This record gives sequence, structure tokens and C-alpha cells, in this order.
Amino acid sequence: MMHRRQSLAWLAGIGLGAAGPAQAGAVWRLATGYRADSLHGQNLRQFADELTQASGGTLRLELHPEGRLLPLAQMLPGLVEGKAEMGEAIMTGLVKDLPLAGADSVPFIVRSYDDARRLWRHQRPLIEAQLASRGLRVLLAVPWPPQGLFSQRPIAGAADLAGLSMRTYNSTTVRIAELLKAKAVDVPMIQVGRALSEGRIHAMITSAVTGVENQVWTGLKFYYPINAWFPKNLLMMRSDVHDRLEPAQRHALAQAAIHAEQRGWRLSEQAARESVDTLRSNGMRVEPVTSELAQALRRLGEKLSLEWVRSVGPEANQMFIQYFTTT
Ligand code: PCA
Repeated sequence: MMHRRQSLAWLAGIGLGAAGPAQAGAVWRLATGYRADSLHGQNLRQFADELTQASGGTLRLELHPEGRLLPLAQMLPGLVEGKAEMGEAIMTGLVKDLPLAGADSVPFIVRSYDDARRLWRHQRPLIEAQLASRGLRVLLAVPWPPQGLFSQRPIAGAADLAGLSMRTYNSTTVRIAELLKAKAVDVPMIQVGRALSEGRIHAMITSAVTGVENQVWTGLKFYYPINAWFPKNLLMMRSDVHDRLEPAQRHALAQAAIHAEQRGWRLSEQAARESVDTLRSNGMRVEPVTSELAQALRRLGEKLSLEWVRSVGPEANQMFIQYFTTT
């Protein structure tokens, strides 16, 4: 955190109009596709507050949630076009531009928060390099709790999913629906509650916290904690905006980003524990999968892992080798 004397110096700087380049008193638009009061949204709020404080009020963030400024699918091109200075999107939604971000939803590879940290360690430099070529910088990434299987009816084996409408949110969930002979229904996270009340979804793979946020117990009765993957939300910003910052502002931003990343992972782990209890206390049945379903899902995971490595190429292989060979 900045010392009081330093922050007074910042304020004086603004007062005199002498705090340097364009960034004095800058208000940056931070776009996200998720709700302001969601797990990630709350963390972004704290990040914004810390940034303002640590920069002595010279950097302020204006949060634009729920895809109102930029929908998730437009986040990367929108930032490149300058429609916002910062943006948050789920990495598995960025695979067209960042193929290695797809590692986040290769099923049954990352099984714990420690695994997720290890993956991010190897993935981050590669993602940073890919984003740099588009004029963007990585600030931080925070995972969603593990992805489980929600369903209206009990699922004893893969065949029970055939013919159901499965909600999807990325290319992996679409492919899973296809392999299970279910019907893929693309629904953004913030519309899951409505899609359920309209009877458009019978099953989905997502986190318990997303289930809680959308009160899915009104339509879905079973939750199977299959721990399929831990997808991350990535916070990015425009490099040119960053390059115009004063050294002290850069420092304030870097520190706030580190703190937000650490806090975000803690909040996510805590939400992972609490949200399953909330599903239960709202009448959902939280059950282990049958060995038949576990076996089918494992095979499906192997197939998708292979497909992913093949489609992304040697860099994907290299990244997984590093992931598997380090602790
Ligand atoms: N919730 C988001 C992404 C992953 C998650 O747990 C969603 O369902 O869209």
C-alpha cells in the first residue's frame, strides 16, 4: 500500500495538473460478462477499491457487469478496438484467439486448486505472449470452483443424458453434449435461471456456485461433484493504456493485481465448499456418480484430451508435459 505522504503527493499532483501524462485521474472502463455481486465481481470490486487507494485516487475503475458494455464473446476484440480499457472473460471462451486457454476445460486433468495453480503457472507466460501480440496484458486469473454435473433427473449412466437439453458455455461443453447425444443449448451464465424456468435446460456442467447464484434448485434436483475442470476468468487490459502510466501507478496496479489474484483464489475455494452445502440445504441431492457413469466420463475425458492436444498442436503437448512433470 502507498504511504500517506506519497498519496498526498499524488493528489497534489492532480491538483496542480502536474501528475504527468494522460493518466492523472483516469477512469477506466472494466467490462465483464458476469454479475457485479458474483464471486469474481466482488473480487473485482475490491481490486478497484485497492487500485484507487494505492494510486492516491489517480486510477479509478468503472465496472460494467453482465455483458452490458461488452458481452463475453466480444471481450477480446472489444478491448483491442478500445471499447474498454480492461475486461474480464472466461478463458475457455477465448480459445479462438488463445488456443492454450482451452487447457482450462480439458476434462479430468486439473483435479484440485493446487493442480489449477500449477496449470496457470505454465499457461500464463504463453497466454501473456499471445495477448501481447494483440496489444493486451494479463493482469490476473481466478478460477471458478470445480465443474460438476447438474440434472433434473437421476443420472446412472451416460445413456441417461442422451436426448436431454444440456446447457453449454464453451466448446468443451458443446462437444460433451454432442458425444453424449444430448442437445446443446447455449445459455450465458446470467440467464441460466430464466432458461430453467422456461424449461429449456435439463442438465448442465458448471460449478456449484453458479448453481447457487442462479438458484437452479427450482428446476434441477441432482448435483454430482465430478470435479471435471477448474476454468479461470482472465482479467486483461490494453497495453497502450498501461504503457502511459507513471512508475508509481504501475506499481500500484501490479500490487493490486497480485493481491486480487491471491484473494480471488481464496474466495473461490471458500465458495466451492459453501455452495455445495447451499445446494443441499435447498433440497438438491448431492450424490457421487455410479461407477458406470464414472467410467463413461473418464473415457470421454481421454477422448477430449486427445482431441484438444491434436487440435492445438505441439505447444499444447509441451505445456501438458510441463504440467505433469512438475509439482
Ligand atoms: N460458471 C460459469 C463458467 C464456469 C462456472 O462455474 C458458467 O456457468 O457460465
